Amino acid sequence: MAFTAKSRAYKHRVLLESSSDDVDFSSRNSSLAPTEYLFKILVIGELGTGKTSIIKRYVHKFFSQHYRATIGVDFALKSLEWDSNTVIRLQLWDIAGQERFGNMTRVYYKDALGAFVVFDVTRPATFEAVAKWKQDLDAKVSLEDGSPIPCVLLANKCDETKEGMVNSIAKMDEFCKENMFTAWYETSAKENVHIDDAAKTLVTQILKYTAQYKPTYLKSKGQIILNNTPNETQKGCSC
Ligand SMILES: Nc1nc2c(ncn2[C@@H]2O[C@H](COP(=O)(O)OP(=O)(O)OP(=O)(O)O)[C@@H](O)[C@H]2O)c(=O)[nH]1
Ligand SMILES: [Mg+2]
Repeated sequence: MAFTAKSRAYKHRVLLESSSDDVDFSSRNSSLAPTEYLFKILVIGELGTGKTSIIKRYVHKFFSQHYRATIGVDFALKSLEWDSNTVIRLQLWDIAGQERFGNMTRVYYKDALGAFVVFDVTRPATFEAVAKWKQDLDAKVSLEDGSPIPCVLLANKCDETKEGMVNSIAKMDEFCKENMFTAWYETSAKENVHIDDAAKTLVTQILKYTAQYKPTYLKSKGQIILNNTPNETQKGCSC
């Protein structure tokens, strides 16, 4: 069946099976206060691809046409009530596109557990730079076992006319496999398309990895807050 222009414009692909059913966090400490996780997430990609706009849409539910280039790095915090026993705080590192040529990325990438690489579907040159961003990322940060941190590719500005390889799902899938992306999504910060979905996929993938690691590893990286003390109401006897 042929895609309609609209459904094709807003398609998305998830490469790895990443259902949250795979990891049951709800049983971890059911009688205790929620476990809180703090995950450092990088948002990288060429200048003007929409990194800041995606974060603003995701965190502040806001979009502006106005372009003001990020200098160095900006931060935002997003809290997610993942389930009744799990709160996840995402510390989003909005890294300026011009940093690809800077030497601060090693410092910015340190201890990240996940990343988004963003390109602009209207400018194929920004897609051509994606592999370089990803290779730079993988060279500078990895998980305990040496594997790449979970990373989702965002084909942003899908509300506009797309140019180049992003028009071929098969080629994009192949590109993502070759470059070890967890998934790719067409997104629009302007029209709020697939940003929540992409974040859910990334967090699910990170949770799968964190479930494998000893809490000491994560604690040493400042990535996890184990909030295992009972609630006030659960402490002691009220009689
Ligand atoms: N049509 C459309 N425009 C967008 C979208 N996302 C961002 N823009 C516009 O693209 C321009 C650049 O967006 P930014 O979010 O500042 O880009 P950036 O990647 O943070 O840029 P640097 O900070 O320089 O690296 C702005 O004018 C935005 O309004 C989108 O989804 N659709
Ligand atoms: Mg920016």
